[in-house]
Amino acid sequence: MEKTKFTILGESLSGKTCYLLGMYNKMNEGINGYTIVAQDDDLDAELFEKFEKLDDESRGSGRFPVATDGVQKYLFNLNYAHKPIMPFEWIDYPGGLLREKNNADPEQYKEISSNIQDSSTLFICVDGALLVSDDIERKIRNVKRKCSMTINRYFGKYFEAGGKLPPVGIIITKFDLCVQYTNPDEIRKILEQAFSPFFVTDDTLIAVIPVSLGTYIKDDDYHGEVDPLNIHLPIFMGIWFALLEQINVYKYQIASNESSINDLKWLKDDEEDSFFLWRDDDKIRRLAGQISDKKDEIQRMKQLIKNAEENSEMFEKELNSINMLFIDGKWQ
Ligand SMILES: Nc1nc2c(ncn2[C@@H]2O[C@H](COP(=O)(O)OP(=O)(O)O)[C@@H](O)[C@H]2O)c(=O)[nH]1
Ligand SMILES: [Mg+2]
Repeated sequence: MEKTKFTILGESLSGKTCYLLGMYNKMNEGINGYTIVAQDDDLDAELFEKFEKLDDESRGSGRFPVATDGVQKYLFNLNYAHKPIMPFEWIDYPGGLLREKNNADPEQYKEISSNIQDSSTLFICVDGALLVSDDIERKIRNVKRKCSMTINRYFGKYFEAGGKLPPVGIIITKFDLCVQYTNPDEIRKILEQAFSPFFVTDDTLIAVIPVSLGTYIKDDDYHGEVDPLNIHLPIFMGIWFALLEQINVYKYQIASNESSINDLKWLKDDEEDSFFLWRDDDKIRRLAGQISDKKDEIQRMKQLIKNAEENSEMFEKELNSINMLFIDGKWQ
């Protein structure tokens, strides 16, 4: 099966790494028995250490991770009751990579598109600092100039080349900065204007999720405490869609096993009906064995579907708190 992937796009300094650190810390502790664990111990140690630094109020603005350019990939496992239920890859592309098409390596550019296409959810970070103003036109301009212009240009080409959009999570990062300057109605208007190519196609799903590391984190020159808002929701959304995809893959595999069973049965019946002198009993036994293996495989898939459905219920319940959802051409 294809590995589950999530792609996150956003300008440098828009809060992608901080989101990941906050998310990892929260999900590493776990919610309702679900935990996220780095596949590699070194990565686990690195993320943990960076989060501890972030959580250290005494460092002030020195608490934040050092900015990095270039693509970053992280491998995680989603566990339930400490058992892996879904390995996944988190791919972080800074805005610059989308912009550098002409001078960048064409292979890498192609890889971005194929990763987006294969992602169970595409996340786009919009820096909440761009919404700090009393003037909606100004906020739209900010988001266009400092965020969506590059992304829209990239996706113009992506759509032209036949690329399909996975479900999209627009993460408004640093929501603590802009919470008193905006509201859900206004955010809907701003995003529709700034990301218009995403809002014109019919079969899109866009969830808008404001997140923050803490309401007061910025106070006293970034000496405020870490108290994350909604930090689990984007990853829950991603996992929920990945589980739905898994269920579909299993259903497809069941159907294909059922059709092979029919073919095998037909061959077996045919052999059984043949005149006894020519009948090949070994072949009949072999076919019976193959049929029984396929039936076992179907049972196994049915159990996996049941597990995935049970898991997806918990995620779906949590996702009910997302109140900015755009599905099939309209806000819900
Ligand atoms: N007020 C506030 N600032 C944040 C928050 N998250 C990140 N920042 C600030 O944004 C900067 C860039 O974040 P980072 O995650 O490194 O951005 P990246 O380049 O997209 O990975 C940090 O150094 C912090 O100063 C947040 O939740 N609230
Ligand atoms: Mg970063």
